[in-house]
Amino acid sequence: MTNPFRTLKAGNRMQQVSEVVNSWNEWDPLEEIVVGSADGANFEPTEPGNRPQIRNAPPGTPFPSGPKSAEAVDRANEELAGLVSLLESEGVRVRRPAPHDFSQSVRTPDFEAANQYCAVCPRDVMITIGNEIIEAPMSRRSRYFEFQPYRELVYEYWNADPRVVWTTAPKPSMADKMYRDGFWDWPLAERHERMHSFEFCVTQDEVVFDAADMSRFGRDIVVQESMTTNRAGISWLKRHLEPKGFRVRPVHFPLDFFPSHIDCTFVPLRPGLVLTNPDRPLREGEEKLFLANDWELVDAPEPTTGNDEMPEFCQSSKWLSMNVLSIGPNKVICEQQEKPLQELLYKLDFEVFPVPFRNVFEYGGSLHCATWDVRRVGAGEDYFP
Ligand code: ABU
Repeated sequence: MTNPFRTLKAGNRMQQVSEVVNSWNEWDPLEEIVVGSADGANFEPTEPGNRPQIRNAPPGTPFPSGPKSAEAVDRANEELAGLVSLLESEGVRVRRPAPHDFSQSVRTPDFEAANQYCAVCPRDVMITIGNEIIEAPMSRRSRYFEFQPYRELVYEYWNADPRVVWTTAPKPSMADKMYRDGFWDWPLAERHERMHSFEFCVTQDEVVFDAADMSRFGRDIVVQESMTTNRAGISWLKRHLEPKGFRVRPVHFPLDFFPSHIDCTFVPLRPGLVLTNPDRPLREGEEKLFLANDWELVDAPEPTTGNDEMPEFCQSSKWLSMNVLSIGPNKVICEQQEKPLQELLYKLDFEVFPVPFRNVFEYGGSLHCATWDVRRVGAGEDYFP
């Protein structure tokens, strides 16, 4: 097996090998990106990997099922279109997912799901690592086929340049035995106890990860162990990426009881600077790698919306506030109402682009979640030599 880092590296840098697919971190100048779409979105079904709840509703209130209303879809699409316009005005090429019928049920030999979800959050399923596109296996049944709206694009990139590598991670069975019975009903004391061994709704028997549990720092891929990424998933990433010269660094946030996706918790903004979540500190000791390499960990300010005021169907936390999208090492797109975060970013010498995005929240994400960057200018650097 060839090691591209051995053959390509110049000093500590992994060189760009494709002009079509090239993205090594979260902050290099952005050239091409996929922005999600709310077309055809459905409510997320209750399943072993997810128990959606209406915010502030009495216990037992059923969560809606089937397609989202036309109004909810239009409101989200309007804000997604605003993001598209902003990105295009900054010279970024924007691509969109193909239409997909999310109301279709899913049936495999191992499970059935009443419907699928949506294509609002490409970040959850797709990731670019250098010249490679990886489709994540995913952790929920209703998201099993969520790679499909991106397949035409992947084929286009793959056909355009033989140096583009395309990998689909092994699909887990998502059979009942893959999930931990009772997880959603654990009493608080048990949840505390299990949190410290990082046992969530998925077991450790099969490879499970969502792409959004990873954050790219050049040669280092930081990945959180969560409800949507298990240790087998992290092992698969290590065995897949480390022979190519990457280092996969597992991280943990023990105060997050329902961790899923790292981009509301630990958000690198430029070399040497990570926006951190004050409610979710790193497990003791895991900060050393960053501090020893002169990275600054800066806490995000309190979000402007409390957890209780988030949209009623939104399953994410108030920390969607810090789910920003970097379009360059000094340019950040931030949700319009998050003025305290914008002030912090100005103080840190960023150019800030505020956009309204609240109507996208009920689909589980904000600006980072709703995008998948395909190409940024730059090569893979070693930030932790
Ligand atoms: N999909 C990102 C949600 C993460 C959070 O609620 O904190």
